[in-house]
Amino acid sequence: MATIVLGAQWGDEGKGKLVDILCPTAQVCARAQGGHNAGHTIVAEGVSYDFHLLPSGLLNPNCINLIGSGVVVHVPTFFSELATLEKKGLKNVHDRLLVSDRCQIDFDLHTAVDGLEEVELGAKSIGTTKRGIGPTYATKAARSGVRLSEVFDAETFETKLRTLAAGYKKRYGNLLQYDVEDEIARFKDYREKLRKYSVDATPFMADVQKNNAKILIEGANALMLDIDWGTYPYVTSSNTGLGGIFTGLALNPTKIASIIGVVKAYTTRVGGGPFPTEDVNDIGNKLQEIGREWGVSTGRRRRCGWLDLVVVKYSTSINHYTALNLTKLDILDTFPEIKIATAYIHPDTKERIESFPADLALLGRCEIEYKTMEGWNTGTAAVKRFDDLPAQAKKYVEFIEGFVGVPVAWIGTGPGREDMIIRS
Ligand code: 2SA
Ligand code: GDP
Ligand code: MG
Repeated sequence: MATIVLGAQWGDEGKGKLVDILCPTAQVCARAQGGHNAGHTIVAEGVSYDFHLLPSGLLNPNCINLIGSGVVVHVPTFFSELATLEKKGLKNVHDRLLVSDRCQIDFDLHTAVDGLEEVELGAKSIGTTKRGIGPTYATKAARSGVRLSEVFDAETFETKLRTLAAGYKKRYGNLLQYDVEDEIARFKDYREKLRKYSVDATPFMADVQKNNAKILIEGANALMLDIDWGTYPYVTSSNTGLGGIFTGLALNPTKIASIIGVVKAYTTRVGGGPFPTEDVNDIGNKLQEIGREWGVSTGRRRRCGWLDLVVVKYSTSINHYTALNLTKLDILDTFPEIKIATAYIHPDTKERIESFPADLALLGRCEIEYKTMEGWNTGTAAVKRFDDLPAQAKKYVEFIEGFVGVPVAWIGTGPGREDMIIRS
């Protein structure tokens, strides 16, 4: 049976920590989409681990980790991240990690192009992580990308990469600072080193599901960054919602135990694009400082604002969460008053808009309706039971579950593994 963990907002909700908590009972931990643009920080037994491309299930010594077919793999990052985790003391990492041979390779070529595309967009830039994610999914869709299985056939590999590079050279000329022969040379070494991890993920997934293994699926990024459902074009280039889990892994839909939406108790966003509840003044700055809202992959300052339940409800209608994990409740401990966005009001008709609008121009003109709640002004960090939370904090949680219509089964009250209230 599979448990799926998905980001419900614009990312960095704290998915990694929940995955780490659920991992001890999982036999397989899998990623389905995205690449090394993802960033999770997990604090386990006082040690802080950063994950970007690799599944966080590597922290559990009994867990096999799969990078599924929908993930784009930057090979130098794959090896450097493994080496860093090993240095931090994780054991047998090389024997517990598999990569689907259908994964697309994210080349340094794609990274260079990502940077050029952002420059060309100027003031309208997406604010990507410049990890080559968009260009890799673009070449995948254009059917000119390179899959892991092709890396092992040196001749095909070299021809395809040279063709890809020549195409981009035509497009960008001397602006493209990239030497294809250098990258081909680097792959001579990677080719042999990669063999050990490469797997046909189809029989692998069939086997583990036949044996009813417990599978934990780690979503990367979040619904509002989904290429189809997010705030397009200010999105990443994969399906970060439930759909991407099925296209990225050969998952049996009848064997899903739960779909957990991870919701931060306020909202953050990295990069450009609309953010209706963003606060660029005192509230946003306070959330940013107390919440230590800096990007894990790029170190960028995250934009902050109040919780937006229009977003969480919209996200629920696409991902069909069976439970929510509300995270970082402790960050609100010192706010005398807390606001929650409950509706967007159409600027012309003054009516409430049914759902999250596709039209970004309209979105930008909407008024936001807020519910204001009293803060609790008490530390929640040491609280282990829901009943022991301050009354106003309980009300906050209960309002969220009532509004969204999904139970809040986990409540994060600190960064550590132990800082989680689990409701039965
Ligand atoms: P990309 O690089 O093409 O995927 O960027 C497109 C948009 O997606 C956003 N994006 C993210 N947003 C939040 N967190 C992400 N991961 C890192 C983290 C980000 C970091 O965990 O902190 O370190 O900066 C992530 N990855 C992609 C991105 O900001 C663009 O808006
Ligand atoms: P992810 O990308 O969704 O896994 O989230 P990130 O790891 O990028 O960002 C979440 C950050 O919040 C990390 O630094 C976590 O250690 C931290 N975190 C997670 N849950 C909590 C919580 O409940 N309280 C506090 N204070 N920090 C948390
Ligand atoms: Mg993150």
